[in-house]
Amino acid sequence: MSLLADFDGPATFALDGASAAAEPDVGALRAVAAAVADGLGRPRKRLPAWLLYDRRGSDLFERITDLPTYYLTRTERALLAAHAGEMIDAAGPPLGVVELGAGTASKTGLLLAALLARQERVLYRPVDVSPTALAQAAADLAHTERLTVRPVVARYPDQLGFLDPVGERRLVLFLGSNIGNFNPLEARTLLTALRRRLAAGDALLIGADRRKSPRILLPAYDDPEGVTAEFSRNVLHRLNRELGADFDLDRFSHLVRWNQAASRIEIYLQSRVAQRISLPRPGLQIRLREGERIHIESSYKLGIRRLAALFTRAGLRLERSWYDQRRWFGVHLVRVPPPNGRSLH
Ligand code: AVI
Repeated sequence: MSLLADFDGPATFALDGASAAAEPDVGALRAVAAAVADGLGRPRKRLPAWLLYDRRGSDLFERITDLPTYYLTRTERALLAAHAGEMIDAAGPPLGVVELGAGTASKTGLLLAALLARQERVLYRPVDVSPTALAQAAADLAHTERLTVRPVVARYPDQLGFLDPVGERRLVLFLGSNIGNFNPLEARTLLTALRRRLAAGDALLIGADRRKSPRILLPAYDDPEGVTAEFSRNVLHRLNRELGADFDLDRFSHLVRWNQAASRIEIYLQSRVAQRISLPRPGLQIRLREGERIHIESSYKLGIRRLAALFTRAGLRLERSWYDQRRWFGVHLVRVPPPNGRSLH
């Protein structure tokens, strides 16, 4: 049966991989326990950023995107609103759309509307670690005529099966500067894995925040309202709930640093006191010194030179970039070239 079979009428919604409202299954809990045992067992403690996005974490992230100091989402949305048609034309319809780290897909409607103006039917696959965010995305798009929404709960690059061919050119969206949450090696590994799964002529639209003054960057990640601090500390709440850990959230501060040499924002949870934590599920006891940090996220700020080098190393061809007037944020169209540099046409 073709995936296009159910294209008539308003958007359809099928959640592959997990149910929208379900509690984490055994496999998911095992992945959390393994990641925590690995990260907190190291001399320089760390937790992977994907742990931040449980149901409450996803809600808090949505609140972050509305904060006056968090300019990223607003700037990218304005860019998409101004240039969605050009971006779609440059990608080259007809297109099937996959979105990595879609979250609630609040900006994607702008691109989908531009595509639906150029093509009869559209299949859209939002991919995210958060089933609740995906359920919201699907609900918001449910009344869009001629659109089929097939959300996928997956963590990439480990799980890329959702990129299987759909019978038309694929456009992979990687918006919101999600690429900035991967270190350069991880970003290259991910883009290379995507390129290998895609076909010559398929395209990616990548949104990336640019390097700028720490006077602007730091408040974006340490807002006066304290929402980002709550978002950070929520990861400990998740570990208490899912792994039976005994973190006292009041004993941790949200700490944000600008690392100039690495061109990244670094986010830590810093222990306010010397303390011991027990995590029964992976069977771990940890000690934290007063002032000791747990790294929970980095957000790289990439200029076009570093980005272009990243794309080249991943075997992708940068075709076009769009920037806002302040040049704070860029959206880049890159394409999978034909093998051996042959022409696409
Ligand atoms: C999802 N990602 C692009 C956000 C960022 O800006 O790096 C995550 C975030 N963490 C704290 N605030 C926003």
